[in-house]
Amino acid sequence: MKFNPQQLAVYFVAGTKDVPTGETLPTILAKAITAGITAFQYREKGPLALTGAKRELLGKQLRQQCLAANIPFFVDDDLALALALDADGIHVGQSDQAIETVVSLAPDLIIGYSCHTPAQIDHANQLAAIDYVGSGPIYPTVSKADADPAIGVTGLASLVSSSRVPVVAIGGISVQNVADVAMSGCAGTAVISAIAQASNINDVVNKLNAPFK
Ligand code: 3NM
Repeated sequence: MKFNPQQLAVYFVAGTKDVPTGETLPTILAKAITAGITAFQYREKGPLALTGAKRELLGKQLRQQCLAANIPFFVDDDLALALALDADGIHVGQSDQAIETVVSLAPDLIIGYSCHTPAQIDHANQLAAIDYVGSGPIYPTVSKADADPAIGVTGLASLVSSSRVPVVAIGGISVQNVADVAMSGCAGTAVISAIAQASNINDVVNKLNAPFK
C-alpha cells in the first residue's frame, strides 16, 4: 500500500472553474488545508479549464501547498502533468487514458480509478496497482456535466462490498448526507462544491470528516 486509506476521508477535488467568482483556487485550498482535508486532487476540466503553461504553473503552486501540509496531491486525468509536478497520485476516469497504460507508465504513483458499475469494480479488482476506487455519482451533481445517473447509497454499498481496494464516494455529497454515505462502508468522500462553494470551509470539512473518525 502506497498510502494510508485514512487519507481518503475528506478528499477535496477542484479546478479553476470550481471556485466562486472573486476567489482563487490556492486561497480556497489553503482554507481547506487549514480546516483539515486529508487529500487534494487538481481537476482542471471543462470549457474554462486552464491549459499548457498556466495549468502547470497553478499545479506547481497547489502541489507545494499540499507538500507543506503533508497531504497527498493527486492530478486528475493528466499523467504528463502528474509526473511533471511530482504528484503523489493520479486519478483516472473510465473515459480517460486507459488505466492499463497509466499503471504501466507510473507504477509508483498512488492510482485511483473511477468505477460506477459492478463490472468496472471487477476490472479494477484485477489490476494490482490500483490503490483506491472512486464511485458515484451518489446523488445528482452540478459539478460534472457528463456525470452518470446517480447510484444512491444502496448502489454505493454494493460497489464497496465487492471492491478489493478502499472506495471513495463522489457526487452531490454534502454535510447533510455524509452520514448516510458513510454507512456504506466507504473510506471517505470526495467533494467539489461542498467545500469550494462553502461559506464556512472549516465547519464543512469538520462535518465531512466526523463520520470517518
Ligand atoms: N466525478 P460535487 S461526480 C468529479 O461520478 C466527479 O465520477 C463524479 O462534485 C463521478 O461534489 C463528480 O460538487 C463531481 O457534486 C463531484
